[in-house]
Amino acid sequence: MPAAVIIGAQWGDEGKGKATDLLAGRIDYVVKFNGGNNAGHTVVIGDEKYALHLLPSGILTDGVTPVIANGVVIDIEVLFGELEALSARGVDVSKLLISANAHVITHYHRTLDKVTERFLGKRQIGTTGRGIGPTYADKINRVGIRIQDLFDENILRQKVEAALDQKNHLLVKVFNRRAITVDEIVDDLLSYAERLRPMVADTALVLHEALERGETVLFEGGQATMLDVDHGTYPFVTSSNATSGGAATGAGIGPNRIDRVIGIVKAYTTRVGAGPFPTELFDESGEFLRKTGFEFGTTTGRPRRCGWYDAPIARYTARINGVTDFVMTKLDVLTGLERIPVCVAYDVDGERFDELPVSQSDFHHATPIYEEFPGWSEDITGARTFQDLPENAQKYVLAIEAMSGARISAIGVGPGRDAIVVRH
Ligand code: 2SA
Ligand code: GDP
Ligand code: MG
Repeated sequence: MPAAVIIGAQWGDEGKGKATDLLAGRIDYVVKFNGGNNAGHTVVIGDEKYALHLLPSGILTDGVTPVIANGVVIDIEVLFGELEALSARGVDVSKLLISANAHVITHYHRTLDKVTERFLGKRQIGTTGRGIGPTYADKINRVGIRIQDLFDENILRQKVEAALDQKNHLLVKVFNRRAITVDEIVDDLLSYAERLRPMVADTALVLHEALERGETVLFEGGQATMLDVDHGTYPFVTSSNATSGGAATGAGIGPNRIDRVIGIVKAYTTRVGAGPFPTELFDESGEFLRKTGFEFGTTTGRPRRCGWYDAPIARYTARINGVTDFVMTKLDVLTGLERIPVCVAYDVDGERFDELPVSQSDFHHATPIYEEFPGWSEDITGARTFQDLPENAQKYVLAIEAMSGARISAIGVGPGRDAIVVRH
């Protein structure tokens, strides 16, 4: 397995952090290729719980080189905060490499993210408020600040000037905020430059050389397919490519390097933020999933919206990403339910859709067509082989596998690092 990608197969928080951590023992490099500190990955090792945002989850494994690649947007204060917190808990963070081409989240990006959301009112996206969208917008508008700009004060000043030109107009005239000065931004960014310098590298070259040597690289996607800016439920998405193709552009490797695409799915579905979600539950079943699955945002603490498993979404994700294997997490959360509905298709104004409708408006009022499966009451957290699972749990997994477009290679049965059933 020279290069593999882990991606979220639903709307995020599927347990990608745990899956990365699990594979990291056999990996030389773990690479974050999209997003920023909007991500929240929880990894439980023994009694210790780690919440990672900007750093790749592989940083928790000895011997792994963690890489923040060009496709990531970096809030430098958050970066150092996270590094210090991990160091204080004894994690070796000295190997971290950061791309010189990654873009920087500044104070004005965070401000713009928050005021834009407030301005949108009822139409807001429900962003994490971390400045992600405005930073990617600047990248595409060619007025972004890159990590390498921090090492040339002249260039940095010119770029910040260009960026602030338009933004101050917007902040003052439209949003009624104070203007941000070039000096405050430049001084803040320069204050980190020397601490950053030893970590900055041509990460695309580093990864190329590693792959040429036959070393293994794991690309860790942030957010998820249904939040991808091209393939998700636009505009209720994040601003990056969270799908497997994003690993090639976001890290500067050829797509032919990737030979395994691992999609992480929950045994049910959750979503944070606004946007369509056909299987969402508003009754006590939703409350059961939220409570039992502890479905609250790792970054913002927001309660996650909860619903049943959606097979058309899994099939869509399998296609868009070229999923070779699914890892299904949180099967244990369903224990105790008498019957478990699974969405097999949608009804849109009387018409049956077996796959996702092309039109976003149709998807907004798609209602799920369910098939029900019998539940189980036995505790499954100690299961380590497929045969250890109760018959009905096995049937549930096999039925979902048949509908989801790729094999289910592993099944999460608890939050701990070892609480997993590996099938393939
Ligand atoms: P943004 O901030 O611009 O990326 O927000 C745009 C949409 O993307 C969603 N989004 C997420 N959804 C699930 N999990 C995310 N990370 C955190 C976590 C979320 C949290 O792991 O729990 O703590 O709230 C994440 N990041 C972005 C977001 O909800 C918007 O719908
Ligand atoms: P990520 O953003 O995809 O990395 O996922 P998060 O860390 O935001 O959310 C997933 C949550 O589920 C975390 O709290 C994990 O510890 C937890 N988790 C992962 N796998 C399992 C599992 O199989 N069972 C249970 N009960 N919890 C799990
Ligand atoms: Mg998360």
